[in-house]
Amino acid sequence: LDIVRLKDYRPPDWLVPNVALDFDLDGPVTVVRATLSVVRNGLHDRPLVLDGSRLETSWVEIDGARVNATPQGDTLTLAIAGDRATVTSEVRIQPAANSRLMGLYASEGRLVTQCEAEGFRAITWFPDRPDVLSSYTVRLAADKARYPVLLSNGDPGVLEDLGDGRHAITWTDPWPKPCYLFALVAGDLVAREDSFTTMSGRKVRLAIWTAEADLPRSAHAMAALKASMAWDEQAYGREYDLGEFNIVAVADFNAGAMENKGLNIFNSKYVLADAETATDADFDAVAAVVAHEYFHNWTGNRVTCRDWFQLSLKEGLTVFRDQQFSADQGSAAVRRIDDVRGLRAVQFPEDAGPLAHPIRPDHYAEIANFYTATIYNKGAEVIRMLHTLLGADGYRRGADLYFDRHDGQAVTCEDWLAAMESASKRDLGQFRRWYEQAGTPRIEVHAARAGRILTVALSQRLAATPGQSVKPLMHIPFRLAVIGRTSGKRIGAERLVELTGPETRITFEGLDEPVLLSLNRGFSAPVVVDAQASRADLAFLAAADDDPFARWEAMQRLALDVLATDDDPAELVAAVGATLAAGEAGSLDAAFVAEAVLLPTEAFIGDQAKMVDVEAIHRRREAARTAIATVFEDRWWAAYRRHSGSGTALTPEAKGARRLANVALAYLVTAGSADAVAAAATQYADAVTMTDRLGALTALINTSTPERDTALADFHARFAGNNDVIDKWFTAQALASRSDTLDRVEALLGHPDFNPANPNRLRALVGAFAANQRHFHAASGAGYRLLAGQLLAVDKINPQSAARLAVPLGRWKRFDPARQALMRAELERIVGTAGVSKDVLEMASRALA
Ligand code: DPP
Ligand code: ZN
Repeated sequence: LDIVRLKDYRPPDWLVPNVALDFDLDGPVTVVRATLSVVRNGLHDRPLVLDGSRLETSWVEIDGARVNATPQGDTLTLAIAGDRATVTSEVRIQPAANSRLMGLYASEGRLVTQCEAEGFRAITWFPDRPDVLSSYTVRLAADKARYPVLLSNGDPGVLEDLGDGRHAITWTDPWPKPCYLFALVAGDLVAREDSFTTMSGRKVRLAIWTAEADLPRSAHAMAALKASMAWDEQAYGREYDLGEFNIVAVADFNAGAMENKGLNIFNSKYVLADAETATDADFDAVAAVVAHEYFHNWTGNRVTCRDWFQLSLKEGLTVFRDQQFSADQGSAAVRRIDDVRGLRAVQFPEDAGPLAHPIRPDHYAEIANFYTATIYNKGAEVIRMLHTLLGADGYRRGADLYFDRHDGQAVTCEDWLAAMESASKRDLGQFRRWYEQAGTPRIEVHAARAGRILTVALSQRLAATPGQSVKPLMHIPFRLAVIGRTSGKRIGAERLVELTGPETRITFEGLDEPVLLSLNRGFSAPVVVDAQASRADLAFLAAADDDPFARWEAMQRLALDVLATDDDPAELVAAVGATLAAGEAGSLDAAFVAEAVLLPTEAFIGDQAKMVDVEAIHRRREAARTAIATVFEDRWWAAYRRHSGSGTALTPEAKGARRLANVALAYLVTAGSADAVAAAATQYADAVTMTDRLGALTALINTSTPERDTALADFHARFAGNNDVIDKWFTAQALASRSDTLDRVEALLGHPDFNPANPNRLRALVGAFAANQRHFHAASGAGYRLLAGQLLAVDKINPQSAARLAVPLGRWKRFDPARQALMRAELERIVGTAGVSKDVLEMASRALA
């Protein structure tokens, strides 16, 4: 494997201020003609080196003269005499045969592009690196009937009729951009159109392009786009900068979406939503991804990355921005709990295993492998900590300065931090270690009471991660407070402590009653907290803490404590009862109650132990679930009756009601009465939302009832042809805890609707199955074999998609010796397979280390 290293970064030898691209899109072969104006960058005599991947080169000219240029592997080296030249080339590519979904490819007969990170080189010869910024002029010519809509970045010219049943259009993008932001779309699409008037009074034409049948399902995305545009003006002072903004939904897409300048291309899953086909979580995800991609227009596009080691500069920051936006749309507390749940489910395990890397990595073989939860979600937590340390005003001044200084540039994480420092006058020297060091810090908390004073000692520890054995201390903002053990009220103000040394002591004074600590409030830092607390104290905090995150966390800690043992879960059951009572009394809202009464996942319970005991965790969790279900059966019925039937509204109240009703229904079915199964079947049949229909199906999926089989068959028939919904059908079965799940998943791999070339479908079945701890980690190793077999098969089609499937096997160190051996054997089989892609080889060999 060739390794790219941050320390080897050198500015580009040649710049490309202007590019003209000419696409002839008909036929199985697309002809691409590129004209690059190139300018020598600095005093040197090095040649121009261009990147290209799988290009069939027809000819190359320098200043109009043919040159005898022979590509060497993936590069083309051109000697240029002067300091500037015009380089023209013609290549042929085959989008219909491109199953990697990078570069130009076909999806349902339409032509689309994906260029981040290194897909542009599969379209034409070019210095494919983000620090080469160019102005683009793009001419698209195609058959009118097959490709009635022709889109690219920037502003369109007039549509020319070429006479022979073909047409052409030229798009001009006035904003210089790196080639990873180039996009084109050609095909049969219709638009939902709208407009937005910016803060300086410019009217922007908005369009969301979909297949005709999907058009009604794009309304929510359009509303989210307009809300995002308004929010970025108000929260960051950032205005949109082109005459139009286009979003296109496509069915085959490696990632969630792509922020190409003025032409965002989306995985259809994050555009299309209506009550019939999308859950409340899907609606929220659509809004968050639309916002995310829109916000990239400033954080990523106007100010871009110097090199791919800086990926978190745009991704961590943009995730933080979309999280701020979502919180402002309502239910901030539940959003925060959801963010933390996601971070702990994916990023914490990544940071604790062989795939750990800092948010700014210093080497890679294949950059596509670094679009990770660490870069995105831990990256967002790091930006959030800056926001906490600098305060909202200091942070905003820093962001303003960053945009002032760097608009139009390709910059580094260091440039971002320097702007934050200048604007706030704060020293972020130690804080920079968050960019350099992998691993989740642990904060150990000890408290000692003397009279009316409580002294709290907080110490930090950071375990070794691959390649980093010595870890200097971090700068960690940590919010805490004390809660009266008698009054149940917070005493005094919340404190923000900056942990910078090995141990920090603070005192709470004037205390008249026993107190409990409320720690890492709002999840102020992405750390693990080690603090002693009795189950009784955790139950008390789960009822009394005034910080919603900390209150939810107290219940999680109580559950983890109980589920780590074979103890009677009575204390946990009682705490759930108290939360239900608070909901009934109206002192907690339904959305929060629904989050708080859910037990941690089997995977998260396993993450707490030195060694994951797959069977014991499943047995204990099921026992606790059954106890919670049966002890409160009447109250679950009451909650169900009170909250079900809340229609299709998307208000926080209606969403919270649907969530709690479905949590209650799942507990009722777990309790096992025939009435509950009947209620689930009725809810399934009468549902007016996908939230309720899928909630009923999920409640039934682990039962052995005719109602389950009927619902499952109906779901498939009812939504035949709707990819996003059929994905849910696969996922529901892959996540089931029923003992036949492994066989069922094997069978589904042969289902006519299973298509491993579609990344969503692959994730929906195989990716979801790997998250099913009990069955993926079957003692026989059959789950591991299934995953590795799919990975190797998909690698021949789409290496990026395949490489992601290696991640679950990278958790091997956490399991018993027998499972370790089975998991390693699959990783070794992968590494030893002739011809595996660079993507897969890097992931599997890192996972083995
Ligand atoms: N840059 C994209 C995003 O995160 C991923 N390809 O929005
Ligand atoms: Zn992004």
